[in-house]
Amino acid sequence: MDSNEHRIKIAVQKNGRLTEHSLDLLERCGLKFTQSKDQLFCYGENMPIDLLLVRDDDIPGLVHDDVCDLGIVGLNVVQEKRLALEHAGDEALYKQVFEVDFGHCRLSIAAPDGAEYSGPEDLNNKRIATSYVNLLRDYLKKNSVQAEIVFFSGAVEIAPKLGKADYICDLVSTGGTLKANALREVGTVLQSEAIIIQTLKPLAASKQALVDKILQRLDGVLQVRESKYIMLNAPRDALEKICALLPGSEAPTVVPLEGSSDRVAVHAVCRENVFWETLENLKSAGATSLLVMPIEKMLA
Ligand code: PRT
Ligand code: ZN
Repeated sequence: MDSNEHRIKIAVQKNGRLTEHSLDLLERCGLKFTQSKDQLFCYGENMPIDLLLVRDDDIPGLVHDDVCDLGIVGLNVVQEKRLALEHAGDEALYKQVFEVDFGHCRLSIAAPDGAEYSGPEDLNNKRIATSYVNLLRDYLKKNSVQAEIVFFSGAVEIAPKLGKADYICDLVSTGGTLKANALREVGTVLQSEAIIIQTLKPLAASKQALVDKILQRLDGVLQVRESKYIMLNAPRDALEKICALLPGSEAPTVVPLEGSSDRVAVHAVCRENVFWETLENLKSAGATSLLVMPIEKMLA
């Protein structure tokens, strides 16, 4: 059963912004790995799930070509590949299953400081440097703009200074790089974060069961990240008000308190962060002995 074709392969960025978060996420799902000498492969020790460590740009292609069953990669890379395949008359053979809440950034249009910009129409007949040719082409088309796309494989932000482009289209997170290059963000092409993609190819039943199991664990890990377990005591007649104040909780458990007919204990899973203001509001509504605890694991 443990031969190669029964093992799941997950494509993960080898060395970059997503690597540490991706490996951490998989470890939180209970997976343990041994890395190969060439560091391109991680063998799953406790489950038949292996990792392929590659450049992020290759991840959608590896899932599309069915070399890997799952991949963790930025939405920007996934959509760029999807549009490239469509442009070539092909169709992406993967689907997005989760957003994983790291790698947040946006693909933006930036203009040199001082250059006028009041909307996409100002891009008409201009040159725009980017590594994201397909996403930019799609954006220009949607905005009925005719512009020249100049491909840069890296260091896009220097294109205007080199006289190679009038504007750029690149990833931005803090905005520091744009600022350092006398550029300003003027429009957003795509909001992005890391996502999990899954092959569209039907899998053998044993493999599918394993993919379902790992996706369920991932879902659990992502859900508990913000979730808290909250315990408090409350007057029975303030229950409705108190339950309404609990952030993102469904059906709290209400337990009678020994020796008291008018007070109860309330236990609830809150799927959003619990801030001090929430606790103060609960206290004002009559809650006492408030306790907020992190949740380590959750299986729906
Ligand atoms: O070698 P490999 O091809 O795997 O790595 P890479 O160099 O292509 O990618 P990497 O590791 O830089 O980024 C991987 C993914 O992280 C991207 O595809 C995005 O989904 C996501 N991400 C999040 C970012 C950024 N934030 C980001 N700020 N990717 C790149 N940047 C770059 C951007 O290109 C620009 O040069 O950082 C600079 C801007 O950052 P700020 O903070 O100055 O705005
Ligand atoms: Zn890359």
